[in-house]
Amino acid sequence: MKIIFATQNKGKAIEVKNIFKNSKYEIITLSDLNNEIEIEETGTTFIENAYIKAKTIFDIYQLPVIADDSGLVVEQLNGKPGVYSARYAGENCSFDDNNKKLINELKNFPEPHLAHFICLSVYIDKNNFFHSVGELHGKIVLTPRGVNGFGYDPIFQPDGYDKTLAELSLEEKNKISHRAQSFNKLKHNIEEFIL
Ligand code: ITT
Repeated sequence: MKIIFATQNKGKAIEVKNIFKNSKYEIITLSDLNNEIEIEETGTTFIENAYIKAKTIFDIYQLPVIADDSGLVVEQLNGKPGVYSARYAGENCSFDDNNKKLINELKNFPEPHLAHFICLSVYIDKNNFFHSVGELHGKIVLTPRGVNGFGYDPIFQPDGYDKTLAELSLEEKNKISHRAQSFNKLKHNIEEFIL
């Protein structure tokens, strides 16, 4: 069974394809479909935005769709960047721009800079809607380390680790990440309820 993953984020696509790799589902991304649509994330919550992405793509293809909206919640910044994590340093900014902005904002606060990632994933088809949440807790480090992953991975060190997420392999990140937790639960629901 084919499921479209409504994302333009290549890092997310690699992680989620890996999570579904031994299942009976084939995950197809927008890039596999040569679809460069930029979906406007007009919601103010993770679930609204995840639903907007999934529904927009479902309306185009009429096939089962998964999507996620995710972000980084930093305690000393009262929860910022939160739902605005992708565009924290402005529209069309790079991951590096976001990391620099965050480091700059945190450098005057005392350590530890506690933070957590949230991933809200959704599945929709013509009869069903499921959603699931995953969280990963840790701290922000002010000197980036590692080249793997994407986004804030070089400056996020999970609790219990002395490496950043960008120093972990794909398999290691997928054992603990907010996205892996969220999509593993979603996959379980899909397997249980969808033929
Ligand atoms: P799509 O909407 O096309 O899926 P996006 O990157 O815009 O891609 P989001 O709106 O969900 O996705 O924004 C999530 C942002 O949060 C992402 O761009 C990163 O900056 C950050 N983020 C989320 N999960 C992350 C992870 O596992 N590692 C590092 N940064 C992450």
